[in-house]
Amino acid sequence: MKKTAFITGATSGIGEACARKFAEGGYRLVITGRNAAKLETLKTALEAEGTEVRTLVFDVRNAAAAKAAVESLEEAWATPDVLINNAGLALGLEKEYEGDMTDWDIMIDTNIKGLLTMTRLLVPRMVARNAGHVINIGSVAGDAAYAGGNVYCATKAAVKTITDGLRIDVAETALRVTNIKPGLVETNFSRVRFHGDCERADKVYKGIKPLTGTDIADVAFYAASAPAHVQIAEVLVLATHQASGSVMHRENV
Ligand code: NDP
Ligand code: 8X3
Repeated sequence: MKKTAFITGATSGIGEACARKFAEGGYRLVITGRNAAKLETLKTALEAEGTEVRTLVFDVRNAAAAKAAVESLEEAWATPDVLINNAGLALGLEKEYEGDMTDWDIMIDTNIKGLLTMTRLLVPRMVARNAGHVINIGSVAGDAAYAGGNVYCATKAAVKTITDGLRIDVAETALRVTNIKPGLVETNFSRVRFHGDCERADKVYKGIKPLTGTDIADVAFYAASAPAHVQIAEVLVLATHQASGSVMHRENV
């Protein structure tokens, strides 16, 4: 039987690229997100290339909906070989003392609590089978705060700690746990961060060649494909002209 990859936030960017990469690599997929139409379009495209796909439409902030969605899967699909906790976002780039408290709630509920919910729902099944790989999408933003990053950076620092904690808690099993920490990746991320202001979003990638979702999917696939005794614990992936969350070289800007 084919291996199953379960990917949250597969409607866009890194999650969608992971879906394509793992499909190409011979996995069957459970793809999840909030946008049913986008999930259906991706499913149709992947199925046309011979990949079996299940879609689950839910918001990772809604634990009851997440639980019902996981429970709706046929038994053969409910224990992933690879769980990619990718759904997440940044909102705003204001100073901490001027930030929007609703944006803070959304980031914390999605990036931290949503990831924990999916882990809590799916990892017990992986532990019972004594097989599986959890890949969390953290960020360079979790390594150190940058100007205006405050709460978003804190959520990604939490992803690092939560990932490390899980790795400790499954150390006696065959499970592997990976934190991938991308730098600048050109996706919908900045458009979402700036509440749809595309001009401001485009400036984030001006004068620097950013990473693509595919670059990150390649790293995830590499980690998942390593021999069973090799655990890629953490990977920081930066664009060549990016040195840290706040240091980058831009041409002609
Ligand atoms: P995108 O905005 O392109 O994709 C984000 C995905 O997450 C979308 O599928 C989105 O779905 C989904 N999502 C957001 N909120 C929820 C929610 N509440 N419930 C379910 N799905 C949700 O951004 P990226 O691909 O760049 O982001 C993916 C991950 O990578 C995030 O965790 C982000 O923090 C992280 N990351 C991104 C970097 C970058 O520079 N782009 C760098 C480092 C890390 P919907 O369409 O429904 O909103
Ligand atoms: C996304 C990368 O540097 O914009 O996590 O925060 S950054």
